[in-house]
Amino acid sequence: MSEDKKRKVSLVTGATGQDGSYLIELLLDKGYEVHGIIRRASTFNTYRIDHIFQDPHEKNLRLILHYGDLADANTVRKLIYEIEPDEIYNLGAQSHVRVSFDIPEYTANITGLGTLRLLEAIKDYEEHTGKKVKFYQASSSEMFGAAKPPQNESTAFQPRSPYGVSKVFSFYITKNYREAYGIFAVNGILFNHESPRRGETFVTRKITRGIAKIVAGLENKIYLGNLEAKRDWGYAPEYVEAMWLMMQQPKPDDYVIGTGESHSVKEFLEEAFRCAGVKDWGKYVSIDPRYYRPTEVENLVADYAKAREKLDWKPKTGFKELVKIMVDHDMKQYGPEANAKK
Ligand code: NAP
Ligand code: F7E
Repeated sequence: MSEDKKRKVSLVTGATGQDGSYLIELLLDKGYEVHGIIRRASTFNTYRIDHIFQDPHEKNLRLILHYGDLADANTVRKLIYEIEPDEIYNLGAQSHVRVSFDIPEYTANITGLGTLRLLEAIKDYEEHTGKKVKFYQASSSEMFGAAKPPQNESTAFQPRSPYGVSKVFSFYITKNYREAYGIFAVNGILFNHESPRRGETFVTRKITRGIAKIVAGLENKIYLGNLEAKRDWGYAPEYVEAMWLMMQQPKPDDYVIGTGESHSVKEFLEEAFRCAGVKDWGKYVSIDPRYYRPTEVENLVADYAKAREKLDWKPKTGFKELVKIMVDHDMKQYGPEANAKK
């Protein structure tokens, strides 16, 4: 339990993910005591938070990691009673859309039912202790699926994957627990957001990492699927700020977060190769149908007017700048300097 009673306490699921790592940095900066749930793995899976890791033997710890899993309701419940958080951010998920077609049941269990497990534990905790906990659900633009762009909070969901369907379940169960039990529960409907910490199998990072390896002479091709799909890509550190802002509002609500601009995968490819100074990109890219999805989401464009008005949030990093940040990072990872260090 917290030594300083005035310090706000947060619990973050998905602490080892892209967003988890940026959100934990933000919460630590704001003076929170942060508890992160991590999965036990046979290899180290904490590389995104190693730079902020605190040895458990230190005094006045502000980042505390706990083993847990969204499949395991007992542990989740026990942690909430033990930690007594003011705010819970549910970022944990099987978050890969293509993979959700291969493991649909697992995706529904973690990305869908995992949210219900947390909400049930919060309901129980609030009833038994009389304390209140705020809850953030990482909802996704994938819920809009086939809906015509631009998409906002009033757009009807038309999900196109087991991942999207699982997130729709989580969206509505979060709204239902807010309405039925008065839990401060919010949905952040975030459009794609990327960074140098993006998982290596999502298309943006696959491209920037692939180009860096080609430039370094380690590989000679990037194999991709549908290049025509369009996404609204923003910069992840700015999106975790929006999550926190939603949790500081007087009333819980749902908000769309994005940039309002969409670009095709092909445009991302072209811009990334340009940033790396490589011409004739076509000879380095091949299409492999294994990366096609049985049902695709063609075009996502955020109408984030509500967030701009109510949260005073707007994106700062544009498309070209985002691509450059990611290319520059990966070029350093695989460039001559990195090789010399190795
Ligand atoms: P990510 O990098 O894939 O991170 C997912 C996190 O969930 C990881 O920490 C992962 O742990 C954890 N996790 C996976 N299965 C779990 C389980 N069974 N129990 C507990 N934790 C589990 O995803 P992200 O990009 O940071 O996204 C964060 C959240 O926002 C996710 O819910 C995602 O679906 C959602 N979202 C993302 C975007 C986006 O563009 N990034 C947009 C909208 C919504 P390991 O490290 O051990 O795998
Ligand atoms: O695909 C196309 C693919 O996997 C983007 C997750 O964070 O954002 C993410 O989901 C597009 C799709 O992201 C490859 O078909 C082409 O049209 O990078 P992605 P996603 O599916 O949009 C949402 C908002 C989330 O919530 C999710 O958690 O790129 N594409 N070729 C490819 N995609 C991948 N992964 N790999 C390819 O080779």
